[in-house]
Amino acid sequence: MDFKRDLKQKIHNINENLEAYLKEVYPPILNESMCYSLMAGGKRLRPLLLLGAYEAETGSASDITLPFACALEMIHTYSLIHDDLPAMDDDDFRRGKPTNHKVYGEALAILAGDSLLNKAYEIMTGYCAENIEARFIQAMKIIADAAGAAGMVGGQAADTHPEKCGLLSNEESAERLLEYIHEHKTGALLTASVVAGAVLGKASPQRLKQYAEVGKKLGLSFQIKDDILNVTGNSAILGKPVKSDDKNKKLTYVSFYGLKKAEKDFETFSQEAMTILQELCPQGGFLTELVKTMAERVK
Ligand code: GRG
Repeated sequence: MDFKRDLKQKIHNINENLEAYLKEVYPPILNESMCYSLMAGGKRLRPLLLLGAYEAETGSASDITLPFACALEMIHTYSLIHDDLPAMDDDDFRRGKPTNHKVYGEALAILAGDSLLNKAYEIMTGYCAENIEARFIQAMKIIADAAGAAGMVGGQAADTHPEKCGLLSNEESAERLLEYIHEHKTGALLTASVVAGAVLGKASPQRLKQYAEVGKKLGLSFQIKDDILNVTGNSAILGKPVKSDDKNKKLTYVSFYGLKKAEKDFETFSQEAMTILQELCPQGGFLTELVKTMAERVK
């Protein structure tokens, strides 16, 4: 397998489908604002994880994965647009470009996020309505649960209002809160990407549990790496400012545990994800290579 070529081809395919899904969006200014962020050069990790897990189960690629993969990217992009707003992280740069609200204003940025989120469900429900199979509805439910209050939105609310979570009374509670934020804000959608891909690929219940574990470890290591890069990264490579967590006085893995432990735990969680993945796919494959590159990422 030529991983780099396969990766390029998959990203190309995802991008083509994303563009096609937005073609009909009206009014034009809303369309422009949605496309601005959606096509700004994101790494497409969530769709790629879904495609990878599907292939790990079935041994080949299939177009049935694309509606779910694209929906994931739209949900992810909406979350970034809203996360960058002045009411949340108040960031000026994302994916190497001015943030959506800096270009289109806050009202349109909110609406672009809203319509990307909604579009994700229009795509998935539209596909399920035309192709009635339990696995499609299950994949959609996994994604919906991970995006909502029980997942990403809940994690974000805990991140923006840690003092309102009733958990911060002692050190152990702060640790639990940090874990909750990581698992929900970032981990839920990454886990859903892997598990939904495996569900589409008709994985057994036992294997689904293992995929969920891979997703969980991956989510934790991904967020820890994000916290590390926020301190040690290069803003030109990252495409967004560094040290913003410090500026916003964020409870992060690095601010709580220090850089040394964060780096050690990042290695541990990445290795644990790889170990389970090796059990699932002893022959390796796209998903294994993708997870390896995620561990090595510098942006
Ligand atoms: C606004 C409901 C709501 C949720 C926001 C995802 C999120 C929740 C906030 C983003 C904060 C953040 C930077 C978290 C770190 C992990 C993360 C999601 C990084 C960005 O994802 P990548 O690296 O980005 O996959 P690209 O741009 O490559 O898609």
